[in-house]
Formats: sequence, structure tokens, C-alpha cells
Amino acid sequence: MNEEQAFAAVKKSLKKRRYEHTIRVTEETERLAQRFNVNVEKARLAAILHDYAKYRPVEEMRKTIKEENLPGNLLNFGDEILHAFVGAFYVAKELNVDDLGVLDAIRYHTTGRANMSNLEKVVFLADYIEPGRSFAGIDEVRLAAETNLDKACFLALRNTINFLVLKQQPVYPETFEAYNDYAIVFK
Ligand code: DGI
Ligand code: FE
Ligand code: FE
Ligand code: FE
Repeated sequence: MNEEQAFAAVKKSLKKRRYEHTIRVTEETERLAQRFNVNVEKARLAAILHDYAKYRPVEEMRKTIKEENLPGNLLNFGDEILHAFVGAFYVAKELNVDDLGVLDAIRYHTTGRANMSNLEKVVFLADYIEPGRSFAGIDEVRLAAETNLDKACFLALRNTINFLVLKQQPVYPETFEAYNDYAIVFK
């Protein structure tokens, strides 16, 4: 799957606004990959495909999780996290992407996880800080991302957990595990 094919596949699957977000995530991912010595080709491919499943019906995603034996706990933490895990599965199955690093970057782009690879980190972070985003506290994350990949991931995870707790939404355990990785270092 080359970039042209990947862009064509997501253009078909996504709404215009989400497709434009995808282009910005891809450009942000490239900047981060250059800065932090990550394979640019793999990082860009993961970024292009990261929201591939964003508009699949929730019922279809839940069915896929059950039928394909994806982690069952995914069903208990809100529908927003499903597209990342199911997306990695569909990208492998429907688009024949077989690079495990690329698939993991798609799979963990929403929740993060403990011991992320730098490829996973740049896609996770680019999705959070791409120029179209405006979350509370994002400037601090963008500033950290200029020099310190782990610090920026830490701040993004902290903000996401704070946001979810404020809204009384459940937090996926791997999100806490990702946060804990860095909380030790940046306390
Ligand atoms: O798909 P995008 O909108 O580009 O961004 P995303 O894949 O990072 O999804 C963001 C959403 O996911 C946002 O509503 C917060 C939610 N989210 C992120 N981590 C967790 C989470 N939701 C739950 N329940 N648990 C998490 O750990
Ligand atoms: Fe997403
Ligand atoms: Fe995100
Ligand atoms: Fe996204």
C-alpha cells in the first residue's frame, strides 16, 4: 500500500472535515518523525490511515471486536476508543497493511499504552497537536513537542485523563498505564 492508495482509501471512508484532519495529522507526524528520528515513511502511512474506521457504525465495530477476539474490555470504555483498535484490524484485513509497527501506531493512537514505540508516540501526539486542534492546555503540549517527545506525550495523556474524569467518563486502563510511564519521570 503506497501513500496514494492510502489517501484514496481514507478519502472514500471519511467525511471532508475528518479527511482534512488526516492531512494535517500526516504533516504533523512527518515533522515529529524528522525531529525525533522515526522512520518517516512508516509514520506517514500510519498517520494517513489512523482514523480509517472513524465512521464505521458502532454496532459493526462491537461485532468485529467479539467475532475477531479483539480485547473484550474495549466494549466497556465508551465508543470513542473503538475506531483505533478496530481500525488497525480493518487496515490489515481490507488494505493488506502488514507492518506491525504501523498497525500498532494506528491501534494505540487514541488511548496510548505503556512502552510505546517512538512511531506510536509521534502518531499519538500528532493527532493531539495538529494545527486544527484547540484543546485546553494544548499550547504547553505543542511547546514540549518542540524538544521532548516523552514530555509532550505525558502532557497530552494527563490532559486527556483530566478531561475524561471531569466528564465522568471511564478511562481505558492502558491510558493510565501510558500516563504512569511518564509520571515517574516528569513528576
Ligand atoms: O479520532 P480523533 O477525534 O482524531 O481523536 P482520538 O482518536 O484521539 O479520539 C479522541 C476521543 O477519544 C476523545 O473523545 C477522548 C476519547 N478518549 C481518549 N482516550 C480515552 C478516550 N475515551 C475513553 N473512554 N477512554 C480513554 O482512555
Ligand atoms: Fe482517532
Ligand atoms: Fe488523540
Ligand atoms: Fe485523528
